[in-house]
Amino acid sequence: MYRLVCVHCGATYSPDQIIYTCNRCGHLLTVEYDLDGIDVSRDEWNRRPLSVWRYRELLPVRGEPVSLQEGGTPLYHLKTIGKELGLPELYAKHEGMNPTGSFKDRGMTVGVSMARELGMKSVACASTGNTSASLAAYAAKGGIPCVVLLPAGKVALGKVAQALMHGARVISIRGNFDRALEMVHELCISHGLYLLNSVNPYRLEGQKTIGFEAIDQLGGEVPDRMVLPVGNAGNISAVYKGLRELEALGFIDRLPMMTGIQAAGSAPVVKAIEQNLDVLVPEAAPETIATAIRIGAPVNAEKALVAIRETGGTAASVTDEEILAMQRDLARKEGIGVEPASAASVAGIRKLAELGLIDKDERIVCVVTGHLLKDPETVVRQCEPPTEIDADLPSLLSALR
Ligand code: AN7
Repeated sequence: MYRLVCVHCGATYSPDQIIYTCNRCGHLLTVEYDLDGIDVSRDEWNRRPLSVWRYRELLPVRGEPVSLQEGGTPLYHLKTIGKELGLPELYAKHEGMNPTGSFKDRGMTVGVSMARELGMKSVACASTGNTSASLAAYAAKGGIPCVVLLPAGKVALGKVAQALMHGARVISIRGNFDRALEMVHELCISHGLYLLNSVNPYRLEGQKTIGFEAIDQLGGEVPDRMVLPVGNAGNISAVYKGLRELEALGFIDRLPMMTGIQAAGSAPVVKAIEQNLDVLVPEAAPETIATAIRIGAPVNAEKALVAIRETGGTAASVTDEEILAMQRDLARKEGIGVEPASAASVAGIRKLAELGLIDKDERIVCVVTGHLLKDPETVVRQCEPPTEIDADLPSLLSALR
């Protein structure tokens, strides 16, 4: 049993209403469960495979989900980078290992399943790339037509390739993500498509399972800190919400310090935390090489500020150079291939550690959100090209010398 509740004024709505913002005050909605009615134990969960669907009692889907086997991603101990930073308990949860290569799949399995349960005939989103790739795949699996709006020229190649190949109707707008989101929202309201951006309360339910899995992978221990790259701020809000539910169920007794990392050219949440603002000032012209988080007006900011403040967490920004340096370090020192936005979380920890703001005993889980192959163009621009030689052994030996 659950209902939709406004995060701002508390107005409630029926779960089968197609609604994304509160009719009374215009703020976002969230899914509120009747937790007393939830009958499951951690032992029962632990008997199931590690996956989004291990936690189905805390998800809104009732029937058979539209699934591509999402979740169950690896949690890596960052031994080398952790040693360099003096942080022996530093971990990365590699969400790039999901079916379409990003954490969005956790949201889309739930969101597209709900689209079907609600009887919706088509789905849509705006995207900096990963959301579109994921929605395109899940819409294909669910047999529902899909429209995606992208900011022209600002989406990494692998993500566009996925959206196209999975058969979405792909539209590039001459404008940024924030404008694309406004447009698709209007389209969905006026033409009855189901909106699957992070304003959709059901989609975020799937994403909260990142936190559940991280705890299960640490043997039931709550990490001291969870670090996420922040764009629209949906993911950090979702993880926080889920952990609050575990706490209310008595499964955990404390929360990690929720820590959000943004790119320096696109950091309105960081500014709001630093300046102690209640209402965020949008960044009119966001810019960063981490195009996934090139977002100036994060729609979930209100929720994210609560998540950070209520847990004693923090927010920090990292430059494009710091992001790319960490992308290389993860790849070369840990064997973990991520796209630039994903490296932001670990780059943020490096920065905070160097500023002396992290206790060295902390157990820290950084969420790395998308796979290296999402953005081959940024890789090629950073790395030396392959050495081309004649096809004989002397040439090979001289090239290797
Ligand atoms: C790799 O795909 O917004 O703070 O449209 O792709 O929940 O927005 C992507 C976001 C972090 C930020 N890392 O998450 C989109 C989109 C990666 C991402 C984020 C995104 P939110």
